[in-house]
Order: sequence, then structure tokens, then C-alpha cells
Amino acid sequence: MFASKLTLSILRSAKCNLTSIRQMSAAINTDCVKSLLYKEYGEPVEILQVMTQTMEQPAGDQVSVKCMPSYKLIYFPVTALGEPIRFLFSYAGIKFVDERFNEEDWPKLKLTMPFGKVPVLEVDGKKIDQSVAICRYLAKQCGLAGKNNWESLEIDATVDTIHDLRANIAGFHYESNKQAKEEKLKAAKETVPYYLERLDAQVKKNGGYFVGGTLTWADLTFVGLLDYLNHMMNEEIVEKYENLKQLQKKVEELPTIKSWIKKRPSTMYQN
Ligand SMILES: N[C@@H](CCC(=O)N[C@@H](CS)C(=O)NCC(=O)O)C(=O)O
Repeated sequence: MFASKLTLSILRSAKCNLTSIRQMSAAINTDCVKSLLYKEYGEPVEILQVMTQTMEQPAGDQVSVKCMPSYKLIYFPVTALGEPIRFLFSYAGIKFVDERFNEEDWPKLKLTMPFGKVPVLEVDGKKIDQSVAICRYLAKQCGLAGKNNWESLEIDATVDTIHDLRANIAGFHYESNKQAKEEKLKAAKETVPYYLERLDAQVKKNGGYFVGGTLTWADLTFVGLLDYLNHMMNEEIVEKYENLKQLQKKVEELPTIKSWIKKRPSTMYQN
């Protein structure tokens, strides 16, 4: 793994002076430094160490960073739970292997997964599961995880709500008993608007995004999952919700997301 020390001049070019670096490191807010560096270089960095005793240090030795590990995302050949992760990789410009296996290979592959489920991310060969945790990890690296603890909490809560909505819809969609399926569909027809009205109002209140008036991984999660939710409900679920519709448009128009959508393999969930 290549590791190098970044110089102070780089931090200065990131509009960050020594005092502010010291303050940041004292607050252990390395996410802020990462975010600044990401904005400056368009490439995520991992901060190994922030020196706080800077007086005796030569100017070129303040912050150590290392290059990103190698990433492989393992998932079914669909969007669904894998897509928010792929959106985040694409947004951050992080290279990843997008490994999509054939359905018939799953029973054997399942035995090799930490908890028999996917998505699973391999980080330098180490496997980790849980799509939301993986998204949060990537979001922290590219400044999409909130400007402070409160915002991070709001983002987490929003993502959990989005997954509650998904679970509700999936409960009906994957039900095999005909009568139970009809009952669950009836319930979903009430629950889904309940969630969407509130999510729509949240976006309106927050200047066109779910949290903090700016793009976060909650927005990428919602839009990344949307075609899967539409597929399960057999309708465009945000059609009547102007703020959610605008949010979808905004996210899909982000250059990195737009180019990902254009080049990604087609799946049964895409329009
Ligand atoms: N909470 C997990 C759920 C993972 C999950 O349920 N994955 C499904 C596919 S979307 C799966 O692996 N199904 C195959 C199986 O259970 O054998 C996450 O968000 O990653």
C-alpha cells in the first residue's frame, strides 16, 4: 500500500491554516480535514495521523495520508440494496470492482459470506456486510455524512426510515401466500403514502435535501433505492410528491451519478 505524507502547503491550498488544523485535530474532527482534502483533490484520502505539536515540526510534515484500499462490492445483478453503495463509490470517484454473480452461483457463494447475505464489501480482501454501514463508511470519506453530530444523527434516522419504508413494501412484494399478499398490499397502500408525505415535507423543510440543506448519503440512499421500490409497488411512487421528485432529478443529474447510471449494467429494476 502506498502511503505518503502530505505537506502543509497542500493543506494551505485547501484553505486550511495551521491553527484551524490544530483546532480540528483537537476536536478529533478528521472528517472535516478529509472533506476539505476531498474537495481540493477530488480524491478521497484516509488520514493516518494529525500532528498537534506542530511548532517544532518542519512545515512539510503535518498530516499523513494514505491512498484508498482496494474495494470489491459483491451483490446480485440488480440495483436494490447494492445501488446506494454504487452511487456513493461513483459520487466519490472511488474505484471499485462491481462483482455481480449469477443467481445459480448464490447457494455456494452464500456459504462464504459473513452472515449469508449480500451486499458484501471486500476491503483489501477483508469481507464486511450490511449495506447501511457500508454506505455510512463511504459517506464519511467524501464529506456526505453531515457537518456535525446532530446532522449525522438526522441522516442516520432518515436512512433508517427509508429502509423501514423499503421493508414495508418488500413484506408485501415477497409474500407468496395469495390472500396474505392482498392484505399486505392493502396495508402498503396506506403506509407508503404515510412515509412519502413525511419524507416529502422533510425535503421541503430542508431546502431540497433530506438534511442540512445540502447533499448527504440519505439523498443518495433514497434515489439509489427508488427504482427497486417502484418495481415492487409497480408504480412511480414519488409521482405525487413534488419535493421528492425534484430530489430524484437533482441526484440523477449529478455528473458522477449521471455517468454511472449511463454506464451501469441494466437490471430488471431499471426503467
Ligand atoms: N440488512 C442487510 C440485508 C441484506 C439482505 O437481506 N440481502 C438479501 C438480498 S437484498 C440477501 O442476501 N438475500 C439472499 C439470502 O438471504 O439468501 C443489508 O442491508 O445489507
